[in-house]
Amino acid sequence: MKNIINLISGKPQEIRAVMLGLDNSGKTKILQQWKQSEVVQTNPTIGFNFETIQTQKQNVSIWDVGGQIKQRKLWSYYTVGTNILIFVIDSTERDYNRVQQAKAELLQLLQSEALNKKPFLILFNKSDLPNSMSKEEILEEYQISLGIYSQIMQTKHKVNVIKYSAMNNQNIEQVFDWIRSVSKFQPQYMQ
Ligand SMILES: Nc1nc2c(ncn2[C@@H]2O[C@H](COP(=O)(O)OP(=O)(O)OP(=O)(O)O)[C@@H](O)[C@H]2O)c(=O)[nH]1
Ligand SMILES: [Mg+2]
Repeated sequence: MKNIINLISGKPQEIRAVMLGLDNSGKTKILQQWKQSEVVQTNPTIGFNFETIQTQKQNVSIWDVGGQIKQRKLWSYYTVGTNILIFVIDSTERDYNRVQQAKAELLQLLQSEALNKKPFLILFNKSDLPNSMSKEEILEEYQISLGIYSQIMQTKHKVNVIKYSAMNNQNIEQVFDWIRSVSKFQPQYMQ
């Protein structure tokens, strides 16, 4: 209701996003860049980082949760009540086991009750690096056009895939345009 009033009155909408993904995928770096905070060397996150990004029309609160194996067990606590899920993948990661882990975690999130019908943004980070996968490679490697996509269709998530770089903010406009587009006329996503 508050967000409908905000839409009418022109006040910024309040949006909650959770950013998940395997360790070392670049979540904390992305958050630092979005917040335009002093860029410091990141350390593996134990627990979470939290920032609010203020745009003209939206205040986006973002939880960046640690992605190490032990930390992943806690992800479900953060997904309750979120409006948007941002899943970060290291596009330079070609190790079979790591790719399988990322796919399995993503699928589990797509199937989770708390995230039912919530918009998903999949960011393929580190695209500034020469060994990063092309979009075609990514779609094939992660079977987004096949396995995951069929899951997506069944669970009716709104999903977008964007190649990204926390180093140079490549495609940052696309990211915030997408956040705006999924939340603008869908106050049912908001509480
Ligand atoms: N070249 C390049 N390096 C990046 C990019 N994003 C992150 N990194 C580097 O990747 C490493 C891991 O980044 P983090 O942001 O700490 O990764 P994380 O996903 O938060 O990891 P956890 O907290 O353990 O879950 C750091 O050395 C970053 O500087 C990127 O887009 N390009
Ligand atoms: Mg981190």
